Amino acid sequence: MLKTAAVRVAATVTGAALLLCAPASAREIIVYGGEQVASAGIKLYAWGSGKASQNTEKGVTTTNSIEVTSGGLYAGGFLSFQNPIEIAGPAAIGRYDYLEFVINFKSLTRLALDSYNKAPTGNGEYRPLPYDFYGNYYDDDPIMVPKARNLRVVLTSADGKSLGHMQAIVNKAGDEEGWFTVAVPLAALGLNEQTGGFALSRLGVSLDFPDTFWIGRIRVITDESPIYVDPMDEQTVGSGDTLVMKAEAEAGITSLVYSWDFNAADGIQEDAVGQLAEMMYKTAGTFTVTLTVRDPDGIKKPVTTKVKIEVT
Ligand SMILES: [Ca+2]
Repeated sequence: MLKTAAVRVAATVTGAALLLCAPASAREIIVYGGEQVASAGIKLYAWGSGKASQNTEKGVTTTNSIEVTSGGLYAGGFLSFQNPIEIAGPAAIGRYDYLEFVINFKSLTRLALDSYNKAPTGNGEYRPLPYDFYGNYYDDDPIMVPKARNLRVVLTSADGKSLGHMQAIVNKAGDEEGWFTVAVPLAALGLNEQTGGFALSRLGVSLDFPDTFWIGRIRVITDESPIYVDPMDEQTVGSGDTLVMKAEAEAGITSLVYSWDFNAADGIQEDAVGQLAEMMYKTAGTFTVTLTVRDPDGIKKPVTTKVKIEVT
């Protein structure tokens, strides 16, 4: 069985450069800048059966980070701010403001198919692909991604308001030292210029996978960079062969969702989700693959790209 990866156009900016050179920002509010927490007026404590503590060896711009052990969505750590931080002042907040976390995860895995990928057989049937090439996807430069797929954040304000969001973790490589950006749009938390500000006094963090992680930095930052998707190369495959395609897209610090349709002739559906998609055509012909890339919270404009697949 042929297993082939779509040829990629070299990205113009590397993931690491994007991660560390933040996009031009209209404003920046440091929530945690890599200080020793005591000197920053931050108290750490457990959320449920989780743990939170100061780490003094691992950091982004310093050697400090906040070490959190999460046992799932209801077990992690809390950061309590002695001086509440205004993160959503009505005069300054914008649609593209994010609460950005820079995180190192203990548990990584090779990028593989999302578990719910399915591929059409060409007879209108959909074949589930439960990781059938999990770990076999080869690449000169394998992409390591966190095993956790979502960061849960719960924010409490000085006047007792509570907001929460589950944020899809950026599904791409971190920098050389394993720091990943996870950016929660303030708009996804329900904060905008009409909501009248939010003085952050407590921040809870947990993951959807039991793991230990290190938070090197937390800030509010503006990121207006649009979604950019690399064009895909046309491919020729034999009928019954397995074709693996890989999407390459960037959108600053924003998490992305990849949606695939394998045959435009019967309309655009969601045949697969994920940066990698596997497909198989049982009949010869020309098929159009449509890739739509969007951010999970619908803040930025989605981008669609199409490519022809010749099946012989
Ligand atoms: Ca279709």
